[in-house]
Amino acid sequence: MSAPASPTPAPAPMVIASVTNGVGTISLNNVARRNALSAALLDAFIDALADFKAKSVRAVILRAAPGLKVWSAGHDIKELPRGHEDPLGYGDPLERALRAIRSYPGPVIAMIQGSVWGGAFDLVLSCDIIIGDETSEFAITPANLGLPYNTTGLLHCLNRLPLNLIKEMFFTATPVKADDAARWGILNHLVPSAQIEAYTQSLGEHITTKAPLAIAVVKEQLRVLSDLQPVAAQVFEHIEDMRRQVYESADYEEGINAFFEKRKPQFKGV
Ligand code: LCV
Repeated sequence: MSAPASPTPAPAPMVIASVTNGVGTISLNNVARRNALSAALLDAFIDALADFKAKSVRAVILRAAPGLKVWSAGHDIKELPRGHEDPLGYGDPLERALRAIRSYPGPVIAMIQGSVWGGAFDLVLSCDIIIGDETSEFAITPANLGLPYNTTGLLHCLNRLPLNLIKEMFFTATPVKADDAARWGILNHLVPSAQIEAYTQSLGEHITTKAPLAIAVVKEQLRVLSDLQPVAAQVFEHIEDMRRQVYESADYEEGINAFFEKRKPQFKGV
């Protein structure tokens, strides 16, 4: 009689959540896919954040496993619509994750080691405090894919960075290295990799000793005030019409296909 087949191992969790001394930590855990922000990973992240909220965890650290070259490769390109649909609509899992961070009633501290790409840059900018080590770097990449970034994402950048630096990041899609990220104000603190874990945990623990209601309300006031950029309906419709022309373009299809075919895209401006 043949030995019973060994049970197939349960898939590794997309995120690993833990609490130490009152500080929650959520670690992205899909290394094989460079922590690409798939719906499955983002739903697990949103659930972990909701669980921390239910437990009144006063400060949260968002990180990836130590020593990775890539913190997150950004939106899962395999899940981007292939044209004729807004690739970053309100209901997109990435947009839901951004809103979950921005509405969490306590600081979400991004601890960055390795490179951050595309929508993961928006995720990091939506965090309240950003700590990076010397390996941290940040790129926003719609120009690599021919994709029209969305208005809320641009407002997130406008609320944090000078216009000329935002334009350089969007027009070049070149990663901003740690030193420049610190000088530009993307990073609150640039900390050597040997110290970044202890530094970030200590910052979180310090915050948990402060008045949580006062902190939660200041965070929400700042969110409401920074999001308060009224846009006239006609302006919004004009923006959406421009974006539609981009995500319905042949260039957008070429950008996505080139990624799958592991080749450089040939953009024609149509
Ligand atoms: C799906 C992936 C990804 C990925 N999706 O490893 O900002 S916007 O508007 O562009 C927004 C829409 C957005 O965020 O789009 C995504 C932007 N991200 C990128 O452009 C980064 C794409 N990835 C890369 O350039 C490389 O993967 C990096 C440099 C991050 C890591 O390179 P490395 O050589 O270490 P691989 O490229 O070999 O990737 C390992 C596996 O992860 C998949 C990739 O397809 C490969 O899968 P296979 O082994 O099946 O080939 N992967 C990487 N990034 N964003 N899947």
